[in-house]
Amino acid sequence: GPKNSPPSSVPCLPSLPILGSLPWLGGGLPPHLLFTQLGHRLGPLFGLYVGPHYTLVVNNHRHAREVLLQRGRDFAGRPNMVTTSLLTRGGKDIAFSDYSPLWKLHRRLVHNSFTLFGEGTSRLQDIVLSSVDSLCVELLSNGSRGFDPSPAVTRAVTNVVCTLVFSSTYQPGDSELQEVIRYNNGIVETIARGGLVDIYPWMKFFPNRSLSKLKECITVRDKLLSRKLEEHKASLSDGEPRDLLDALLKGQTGSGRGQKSHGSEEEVITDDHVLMTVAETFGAGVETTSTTLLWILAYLLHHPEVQERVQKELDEHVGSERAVSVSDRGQLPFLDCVINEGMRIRPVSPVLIPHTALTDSSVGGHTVSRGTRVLVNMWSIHHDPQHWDKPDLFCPDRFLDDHGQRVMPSCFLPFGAGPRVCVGESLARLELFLFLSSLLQRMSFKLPEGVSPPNLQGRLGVVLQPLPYTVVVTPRPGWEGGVK
Ligand code: HEM
Ligand code: PLO
Repeated sequence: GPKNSPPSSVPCLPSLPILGSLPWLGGGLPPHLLFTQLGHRLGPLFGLYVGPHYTLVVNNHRHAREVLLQRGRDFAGRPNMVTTSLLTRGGKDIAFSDYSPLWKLHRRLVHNSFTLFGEGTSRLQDIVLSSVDSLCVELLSNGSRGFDPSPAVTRAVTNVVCTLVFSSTYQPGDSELQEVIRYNNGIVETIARGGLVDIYPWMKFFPNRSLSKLKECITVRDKLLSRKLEEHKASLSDGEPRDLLDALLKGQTGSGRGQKSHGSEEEVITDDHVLMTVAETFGAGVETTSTTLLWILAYLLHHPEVQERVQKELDEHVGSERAVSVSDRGQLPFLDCVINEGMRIRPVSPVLIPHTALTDSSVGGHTVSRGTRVLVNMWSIHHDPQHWDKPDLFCPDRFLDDHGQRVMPSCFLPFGAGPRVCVGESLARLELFLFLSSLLQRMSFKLPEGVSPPNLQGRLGVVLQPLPYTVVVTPRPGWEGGVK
């Protein structure tokens, strides 16, 4: 509306006591599509009741930038949910913890530790490249058979995170690696799926299969990670940190562990915080990166001409005599565009993580009261026909300008923005670049004979995943064995 007009409230779906607006949400569409559809009817900003919780849905990129950036601090809270609270020992992590001074300190420590092992060093590159080598060997060992690339990709990404976090490298089939993958899958299947216990917390007092499975997986996770934590504490030295777990333990001391200068228990980064951070890095590091890679491969199967163009770029600027390295990134703009376009058209986190208003605030001139839950629908922003030409078309060129230079449209925010922006963004980008460039340098992905291209609709769990599909890989000249 016009500037200076008095703030008004936003349109809202009807609601009933206890059920809230649930009876009006109908037809089983996943939230990102449902909210996009409701947005066409109610306007880009509307409210609804998820059970008893008033929730504001943001479908438009200007409003999203207000929530995430301009008034990012007002909206930097997280709701308390039963499943994520179980997962994180009551919010001792980064992603699901509500805003607090300790959370800020913790987030900064984690960010600094990532930088230590990410962009700043060649360590991450070495870790990724050695994992890429085994992945290539494994993929090419399938010969001309069609197969599902997902298990191998997930294993390779898990291995990167294991090395990064606690210096463990696993051979294919290692039982500890299998255990990590198994409990992680169990958590993915049961966490924060809009399950009823997250709407009605009292339901946790009734027997619930999904909740017991979640608890079981958390127990397995805790046992494994506590062991790693104890081993690292016992062998921690004064020298350079060996891995992320070392860096966190050292940072914990630096942040005032054992000193308690402010006297309060709550201002200390405890072992629980370190454990929850490690667990979360694992979860976030594996699910997001492998899913993004699988989406991009699925789109390349639909668009062989895009795959060929990436390979041409690689042939021109890297060749086949050596492995790709981070320093090649500047020379491979089209590959970057393919990665961006993959994250635009299928954002792994289509409605981000729920935010809450920490104070009374406003969006688009409308008042929003403290405690309101806010869902930013990145899906609708990434598919807004007002900002994207043919938004449903996979077209990496939209990230290049007329001079062939890379551009970042302001309505492209796959990692979110502001105080709650993804802490793993640069790590993720580096991994995506090294994995995809190495894979396409060494092999081509094709559809098996007579098989139709992958379904691109996706399935929303804790992240938006492609449905399983099969590929055939053929080595490119000089890479018959997968490695040099
Ligand atoms: C948060 C996307 C990879 C760790 C987020 C959020 C998004 C996102 C959309 C939520 C932002 C919000 O709520 O406003 C992605 C994508 C990735 C990726 C697209 C890869 C393609 C990673 C990796 C890590 C990571 C590799 C860690 C190693 C986190 C953490 C948060 C987060 C800890 C919570 C931040 C907070 O609440 O303060 N990410 N992420 N992410 N991500 Fe990522
Ligand atoms: C994945 C399963 C793990 O066992 C636990 C875990 C931790 C962090 C979560 C991640 C899961 C899913 C993807 C999330 C990530 C934090 C940020 C990331 C939600 C549940 C995204 C894409 O927002």
